[in-house]
Amino acid sequence: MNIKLNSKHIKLLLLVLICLSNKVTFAQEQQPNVLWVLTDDQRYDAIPAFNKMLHDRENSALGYVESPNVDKLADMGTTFINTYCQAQGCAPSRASMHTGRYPFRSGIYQFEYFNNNTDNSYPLLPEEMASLGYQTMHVGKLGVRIKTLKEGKAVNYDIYENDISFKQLRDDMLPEWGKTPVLEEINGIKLKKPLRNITYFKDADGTVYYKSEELERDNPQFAGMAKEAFEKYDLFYKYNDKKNQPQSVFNKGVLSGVSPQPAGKTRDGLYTTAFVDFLKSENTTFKMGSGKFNGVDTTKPLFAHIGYDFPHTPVLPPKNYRDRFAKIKYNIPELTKEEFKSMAKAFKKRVTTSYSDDFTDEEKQKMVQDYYAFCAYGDALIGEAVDAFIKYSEKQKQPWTIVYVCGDHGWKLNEHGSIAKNTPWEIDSHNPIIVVSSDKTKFPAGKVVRDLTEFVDISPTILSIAGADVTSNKYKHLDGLDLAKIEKGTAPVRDYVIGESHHSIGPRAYIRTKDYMFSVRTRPNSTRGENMQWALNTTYKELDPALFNTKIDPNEINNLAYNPEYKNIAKKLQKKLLDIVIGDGRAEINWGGDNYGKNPKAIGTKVYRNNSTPNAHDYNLDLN
Ligand SMILES: [Ca+2]
Repeated sequence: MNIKLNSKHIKLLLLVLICLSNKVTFAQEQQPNVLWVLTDDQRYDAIPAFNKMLHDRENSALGYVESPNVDKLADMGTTFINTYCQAQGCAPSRASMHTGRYPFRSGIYQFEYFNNNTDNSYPLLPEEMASLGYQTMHVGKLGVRIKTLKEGKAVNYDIYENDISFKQLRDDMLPEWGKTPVLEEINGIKLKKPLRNITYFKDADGTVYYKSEELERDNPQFAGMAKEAFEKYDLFYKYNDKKNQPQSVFNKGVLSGVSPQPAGKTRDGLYTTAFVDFLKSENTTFKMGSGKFNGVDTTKPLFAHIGYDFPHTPVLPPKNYRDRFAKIKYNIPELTKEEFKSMAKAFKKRVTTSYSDDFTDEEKQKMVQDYYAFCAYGDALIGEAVDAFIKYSEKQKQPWTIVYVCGDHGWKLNEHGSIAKNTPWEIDSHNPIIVVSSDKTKFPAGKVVRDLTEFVDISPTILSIAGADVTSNKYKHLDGLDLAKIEKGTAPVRDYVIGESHHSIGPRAYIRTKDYMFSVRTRPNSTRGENMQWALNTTYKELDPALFNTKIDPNEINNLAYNPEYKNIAKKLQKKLLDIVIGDGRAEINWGGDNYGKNPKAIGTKVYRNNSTPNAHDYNLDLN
């Protein structure tokens, strides 16, 4: 047959081809289900795959670590190995992830409650995902202290449509530990007066132990209860001889112990169960404790966020994990007099308030063994959640993406002599991200990206995965970059990452390049909105500087801030950092409560701004 095509035919053929290609494009761009997993206070060195990428060995510098499930995610996806957090405290770090903004742009620096009624407020990540057509769900710890104003008062504000929060589970006393909002009686015996916020441990057989000096003093029939739990669970509480706080059965901060519950039945185990039950309960409801929750809606793409509590204190790995790690001997970092002497004042203060270098060798071993045992246990839970998520997506024939963020910040295990977080030191700040996609052209399997990346990248990355054009005006407020573009080499290359955190060390900002970490104080006091240019005008000494050459001193021991050989480097880093965090769109807000989140009166809306060096944040820094 002889076919002659005229121009009309050709036009028709072209139209058919365009329609076909559109259809193909549409099929590729079907919105994937997104699972975002975040752990709490997890050091990057708990993950063998990360140690391999950074140090060419599987173990931590301290010794054996185990995480087969996250290692598998690294094999399946792309690891952004040089990712740093914006603030080394739970609340400000999580705010930077959810807002996609640097602390100095959002005005959220510490543990304060904030509201979304200021003129620098924008919808948060899950709200944007909902407007892109997603159902949004969260289970576990959230740590985003958002409120909204109603008739002049700050009221609770839900950012996820479906939220199985730890508070609900705790109020039902389902997990192995928690705090009772109000305790009025124990085993039918009325207390002398109701007590608030009492820590409890709950055994597998249902026995509950309360830990309160006041409880035992006022109600002598319960004397010895805290001691009984202390012995039964082999607890080791934080103590501090420098601050005259001896070890006691009433201390805070469980650094080591055995979980009162078996694996799977702990707080994190319950989060995993809740997530699995959510996925199983298609278009119906399911129960957990006294709560009734909506299951997954199969007509929409899913955005799910699991906030695990592990390995945050109380460090309570289940017995089978603990027993295994108890046999391992770890190398414990030590603090030298020279290091302590050269520390910036802010670092010294933090080390002193959580000093651990005088713990006994046995105590140090225990806190390290249990920390990594807890991480290994949590890894198994992540594996379970990930498997259920992939299985659900495959059953629904939906594409999927997993974003794993290793800790909201890190944690010291006697590095610099301290058991704590909150500083810009590497071990508190380095938190790699893995992105795994069912579409291997997007985040290639087994790829390691070594460019500098930050937590503000999480929001634009997830929004892009969901199909948003994050380069549009609507998203102009986002401070980060799309990790997909960084992987493809089409995003600006960063010479530095920056952050600012005020908790425990006072107002302090940091800048990190491939070779240096530099940090300085940013404010004269904690009152927001006053004297905002203080750091630009004060003396170098008042800035309390810290400078480390991470190339020759990766553990950041020798503070070079006053070393004449580094004078020019320090000067350049100081200028760049302060031009950005003080001068490039800084926002400060007196939220109205306090900076510690003890008072949730988040009614302040006036944004104090400083813009003395606009566009200083341009990704470029030449130190030569
Ligand atoms: Ca944390």
